[in-house]
Amino acid sequence: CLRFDRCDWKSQCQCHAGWRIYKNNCYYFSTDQKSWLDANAYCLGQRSNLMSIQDIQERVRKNTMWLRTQIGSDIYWFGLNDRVTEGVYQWSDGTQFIEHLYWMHGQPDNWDDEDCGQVVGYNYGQWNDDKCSSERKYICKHVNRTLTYKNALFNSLSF
Ligand SMILES: [Ca+2]
Ligand SMILES: [Ca+2]
Repeated sequence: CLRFDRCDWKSQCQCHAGWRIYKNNCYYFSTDQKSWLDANAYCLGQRSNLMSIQDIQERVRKNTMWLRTQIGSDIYWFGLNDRVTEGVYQWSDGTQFIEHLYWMHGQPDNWDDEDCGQVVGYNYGQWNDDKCSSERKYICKHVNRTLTYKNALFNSLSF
């Protein structure tokens, strides 16, 4: 039985079947397509959130970066959105959004009121804003906070 909570700092964190492990996190790359809100609800139901990008390997511009190697040429919803205030982007998991230059050229353009973010595999994994009702594949990310904390503690004690 692979469970999110069977993690400790000695062993690699394990993820549910069908989820991909990377560092302290478990990622689900859907094969089905949902609207952004339905995808968000699905991720929440799996003790996760639509993926936020916090780590250099989650950035997708270079083809050697981890996420880039996972998404192929497909489009996936991730957690970035400006649903609350037009033009003010937030991550759905509540982590801080620091503006990065990973938008596709000319994006975000809010064309016909686009408030939900996606990574575009065929365009170097760069970001676009799209209509939230569009049905897309999606990426959920489960962060193992216990493991992250223990690693931080372990690192602080070993010098
Ligand atoms: Ca918008
Ligand atoms: Ca757009």
